[in-house]
Amino acid sequence: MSKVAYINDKAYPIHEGETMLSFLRRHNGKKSVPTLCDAPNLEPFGSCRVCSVDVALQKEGKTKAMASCHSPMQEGMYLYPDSPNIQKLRKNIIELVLTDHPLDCLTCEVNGNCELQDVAASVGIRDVRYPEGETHLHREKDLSHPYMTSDLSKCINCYRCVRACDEVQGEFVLNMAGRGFDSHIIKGHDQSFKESDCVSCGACAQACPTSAISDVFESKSVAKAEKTRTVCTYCGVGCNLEVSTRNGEILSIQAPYDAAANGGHTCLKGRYAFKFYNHPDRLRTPLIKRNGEFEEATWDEAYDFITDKFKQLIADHGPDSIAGISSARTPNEENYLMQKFMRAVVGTNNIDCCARVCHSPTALGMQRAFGTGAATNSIDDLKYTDCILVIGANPTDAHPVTGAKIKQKLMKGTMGIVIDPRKIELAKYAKYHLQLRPGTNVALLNMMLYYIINEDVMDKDFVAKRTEGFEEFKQEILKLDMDELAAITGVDKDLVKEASLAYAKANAAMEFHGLGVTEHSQGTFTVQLIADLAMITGNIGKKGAGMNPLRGQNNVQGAADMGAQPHQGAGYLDVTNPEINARYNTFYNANVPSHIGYKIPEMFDAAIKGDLKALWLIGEDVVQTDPNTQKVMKAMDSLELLVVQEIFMTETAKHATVILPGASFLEKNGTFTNGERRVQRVKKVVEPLEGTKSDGEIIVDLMNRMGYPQPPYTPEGMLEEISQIVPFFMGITWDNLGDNGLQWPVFEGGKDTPMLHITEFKRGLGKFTFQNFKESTEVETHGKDYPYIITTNRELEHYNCGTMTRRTGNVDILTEDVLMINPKDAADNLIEDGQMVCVESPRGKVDIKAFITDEVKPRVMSSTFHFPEIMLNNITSDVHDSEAMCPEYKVVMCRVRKSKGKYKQLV
Ligand SMILES: Nc1nc2c(c(=O)[nH]1)N[C@H]1C(S)=C(S)[C@@H](COP(=O)(O)OP(=O)(O)OC[C@H]3O[C@@H](n4cnc5c(=O)[nH]c(N)nc54)[C@H](O)[C@@H]3O)O[C@H]1N2
Ligand SMILES: Nc1nc2c(c(=O)[nH]1)N[C@H]1C(S)=C(S)[C@@H](COP(=O)(O)OP(=O)(O)OC[C@H]3O[C@@H](n4cnc5c(=O)[nH]c(N)nc54)[C@H](O)[C@@H]3O)O[C@H]1N2
Ligand SMILES: [Mo]
Repeated sequence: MSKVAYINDKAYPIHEGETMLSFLRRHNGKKSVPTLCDAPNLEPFGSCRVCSVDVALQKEGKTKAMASCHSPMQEGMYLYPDSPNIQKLRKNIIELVLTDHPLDCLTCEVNGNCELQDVAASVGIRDVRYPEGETHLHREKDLSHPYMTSDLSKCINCYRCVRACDEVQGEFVLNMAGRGFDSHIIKGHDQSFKESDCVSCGACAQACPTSAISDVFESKSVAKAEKTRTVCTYCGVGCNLEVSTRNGEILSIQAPYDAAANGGHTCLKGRYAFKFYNHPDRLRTPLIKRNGEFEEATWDEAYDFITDKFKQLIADHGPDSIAGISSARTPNEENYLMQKFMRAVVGTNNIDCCARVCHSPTALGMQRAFGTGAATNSIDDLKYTDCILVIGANPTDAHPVTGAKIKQKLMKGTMGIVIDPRKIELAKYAKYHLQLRPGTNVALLNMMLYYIINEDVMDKDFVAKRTEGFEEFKQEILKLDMDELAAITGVDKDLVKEASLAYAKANAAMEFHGLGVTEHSQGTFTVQLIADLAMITGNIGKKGAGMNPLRGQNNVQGAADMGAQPHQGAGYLDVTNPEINARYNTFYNANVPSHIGYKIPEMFDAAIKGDLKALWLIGEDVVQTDPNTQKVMKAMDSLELLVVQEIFMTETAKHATVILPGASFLEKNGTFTNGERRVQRVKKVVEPLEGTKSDGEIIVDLMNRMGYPQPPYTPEGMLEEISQIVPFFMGITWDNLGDNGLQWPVFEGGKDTPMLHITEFKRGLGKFTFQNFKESTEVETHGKDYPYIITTNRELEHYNCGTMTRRTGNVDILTEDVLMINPKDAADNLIEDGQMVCVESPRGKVDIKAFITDEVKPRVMSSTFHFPEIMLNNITSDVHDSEAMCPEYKVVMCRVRKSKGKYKQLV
């Protein structure tokens, strides 16, 4: 018999460890108990007492009013949630709150969407006594911030904003100052939002039950708005968004509390940076370049222009003279169609996507070690881990919702190890920060593996039962000289040893990595060594552990899953295998060749050489974001036809022959797959802007005009087709994805997979591989003349090429790329903070503002690549990962000097 307790003398089962509030709401409905200081994603607080209920320990026993939100249930209790005593108490509390609240509901921005108003109504308050004596109504509004505003005359001191800032984001910007009647919310050292350290995540605005802190956009009351649930377009966390619209206009975005990926939280990009969608700069008509100038064209003209040229090139030079780059910003269905166009319609495997310049080494390295190139566990596993290793990733800027979760864990004492050349935010909370020289991951990981073997702290059982290749691996590792490797990495060997033992001894250690691992000449090898580290300590196939690449773009996982890569088709099947090739050909009713196509860097080389004649590029700004800008521009200008399908006129689009105006994520249906393999529904929030079409519709149009019969685009229809060819999508339908999606592989009937490799690896046994450190040719060739290393990082406010975030209020918060430089290097070169400097590499130079900081060590500098005015990739190199061809963005040899340079203002 399950345990029971009583509500108004009727018995109901209780759950282990639940509060009275959750018990009451579970049985009597969500609205059955009013609350003010409580919120679904915050710890119970018990301050407002509006949630009080009468409680007796036995039938007809003496009752006592208790705050239900933080009181635990006990077996056999008797709860009376609406007794006359409680009704009076609640009414008194709310009346007191209201006497110090402006009575301006009718003109208040959140009228109709105010929790305080709802609670007052629910306890039967219609009119309130006018405030008497001293009030807080004189408090000034804070209008400093592009997205959030505060009007503390409306504050009811419920602490929800303070707690959201602490418990959800972990920023500790908001505080309660003063005592008693004088107590009031402050930001930072009593600053405005803009001046404070606020990261603009908006968790406080979402938490506020009045409009004491609110979104600026909310001013048009979202009460009668339509709500659509969709998925964010920015990073691979895959936050769910609830978008409010009225008359086809987006009013505001909130984070659904029940979202598996982000439970009530987003960063400022997801919540606020959406105004690009109807920005005047959006492309609204096809353009064809004639005599060096873009001219407006109809869709028919643009389609004819493209298909005539494609047909002519196929006839004259064969299908391999054409290539496609698909966009990881667009849904699975559109990526699937784009690779199908290249393979089935053109007849080439020349198809790639931004995974090439991002996590291609992750996919390859993990495939080699485990058989599957994707995250092994779910982000939710953070709840169960007791050691977090973050290597070459900076999630508080690049994956902020996951970053905040990791930060919360570290602040609460979970063991943290950060391996990064910069003092990233998480390094402040981690027990160990191994601040290595950029480009030396292999040396550092080999040190960790050495100490784990040498100190005999490995998981022998796991290694024996689940892996192969260990003995050879061990022999190689034990030959290494720790002093030599310590000198290479620049990290003290005892510190590495301590950190290694901490990782190995943890019950469950969870690994996260990013581009500091992949964007190197030894990127794939580094990934394989991380897999070695996870296997040697038995951290695979269990909760709170695993190897978890923080995938970059919102749908980069999906773009590769769907086959937007030249060596594997939809579902990662090997295109060179004759049986698989035949299967694709039968399925597509086509004649796809069985040789591997061009990877992105090979496309550029082939274009310059004259072998590649046409490129169709969807949503990727290669001129700004691929390395060695001058070379990329040369490649673009060598093509006979460059089709750019975009939402804005990017640096790349300027080189196009034809521009096709696509629709943004807010204007279309489909699915995105996040970094934990979660396939989630993207839903059309507004109609495509006049003159634009969704990317899927454009591809289907072009397929049909090339003579290939493809039915009109619907997400349901596309998913049905995909589920027939991609094995791990077999059980996915548009309907069974529901609100929180499913994690692939999804089996028939819809069962999904939150964790991979539980009892065996995809490839059977996990494979150990030894790799020795090799200095990058960039360092060897240019190190003498260019003594500094510049690496790249990302900033929270801006996203990659910045076309979208630079067209939102985010530019008011962060205006430019800067160069992080250590005080010593600055002094050596007579550089002062804020001065313009010239950074020169063997490829070119950039003028950029110096920001002097000890976030970087001497001889190491770092910057971002979000602003075309700077164009950082003018200096990055052609060196690539030896295996997956991911560019080595993170190790660029350079010189630095003061410059008179100003920004090149772009026209
Ligand atoms: N705000 C924001 N978020 C984004 C993006 C954005 O542009 N802006 N882009 C999205 C995309 S596409 C991606 S791929 C992800 C990327 O997210 P991350 O992988 O976090 O990317 P980065 O910040 O470029 O690099 C991560 C870290 O690698 C470190 N690093 C550099 N060299 C080395 C090295 O040799 N070894 C080690 N161990 N570390 C090194 C850098 O100092 C940096 O802190 O972010 C996504 N999210
Ligand atoms: N120096 C340096 N350079 C780097 C990196 C680095 O660490 N350092 N990181 C690299 C990495 S990891 C990546 S992923 C790349 C990212 O580089 P890009 O892929 O070029 O960057 P995004 O800004 O994501 O740009 C995608 C483009 O898609 C467009 N877009 C957005 N949504 C849609 C849509 O629905 N339809 C269409 N048609 N277009 C759309 C946007 O306007 C934008 O121009 O940058 C790389 N470049
Ligand atoms: Mo990326």
